[in-house]
Amino acid sequence: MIPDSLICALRSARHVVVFTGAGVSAESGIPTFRDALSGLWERFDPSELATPEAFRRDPALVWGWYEWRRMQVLKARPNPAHVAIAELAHHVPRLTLITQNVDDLHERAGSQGVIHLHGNLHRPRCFACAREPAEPLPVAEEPEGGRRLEPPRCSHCGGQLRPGVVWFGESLPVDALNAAFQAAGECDLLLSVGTSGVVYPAAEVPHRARDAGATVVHVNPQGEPTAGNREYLIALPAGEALPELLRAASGA
Ligand code: BJW
Ligand code: ZN
Repeated sequence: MIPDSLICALRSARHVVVFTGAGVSAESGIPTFRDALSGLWERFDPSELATPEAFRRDPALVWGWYEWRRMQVLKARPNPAHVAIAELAHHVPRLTLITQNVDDLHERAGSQGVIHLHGNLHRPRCFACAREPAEPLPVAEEPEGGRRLEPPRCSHCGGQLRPGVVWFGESLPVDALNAAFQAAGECDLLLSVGTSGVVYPAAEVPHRARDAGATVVHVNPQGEPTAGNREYLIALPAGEALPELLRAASGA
């Protein structure tokens, strides 16, 4: 299933970058960003909810959606793809993990130093003064499909709390983006796992690796066939492909 030339590239790589999107968490039961929504939110397009304008217009709608998603993540467990990525770090000289995901499933699988380009669902901050609450937020048990929820208030200024994620039109965290671009420019091999590659500037990460001469491997059951001689598509779910790649890297 994995071409010999790719096994060779993986075994000789000194620096591997793994770049993940929503597809890596799909087999943990977390819907991808571009899946149709269900319940109260089925009338909405996620790209219309993930904006500062949507939050200003209807904070309870947006906060309710994110709390529903936070609950899904809290109930979810890392899947074999997250576990294989964490394990892969022990079989290559250097591994940098960059994710667009706002869940913590990579960390819970054992990965360390994960670069989060689009923030973290579990770290809300004040929409007005940007301070984070001192105490973690309680988790409300929600009916299937979630509901509208008024955001809690900031204990410093009384402003509304917002999810600690990067919305459309907002800048990515500078340190995370710089670290991601640097790793992409330096690596020998990049695995791009479960992303549609349409959201910038994150989508530049695999392009930068390819332009710097690295081997690029896309893991996506719906991926486009690749043309370059150092570019591969593994058209399988991440939970099957990553354990297979780990076996190839470890020589098992
Ligand atoms: C499986 C699988 C399985 C299924 N195994 N695979 C340059 C060109 C054009 C536009 C822009 C540009 N630069 C900036 C922009 C604007 C905008 C943008 O990119 N728009 C495009 C959509 C056109 N970018 C921004 O606004 C960014 N900010 C910015 O550029 O700031 C500078 C600036 C400021 C002011 C003015 C102008 C510029 C910010 C982008 C922030 C994105 N945030 C989100 C939401 C985060 C919070 C949340 O989760 O709600 O991040 S959007 C959403 O998309 C989320 C994701 O991280 C991101 C990427 O999605 P991803 O992960 O690829 O998921 P999907 O669902 O798209 O794909 C899943 C894939 O998995 C599919 O392919 C499946 O086939 C596959 N799959 N099951 C493996 N089992
Ligand atoms: Zn505040």
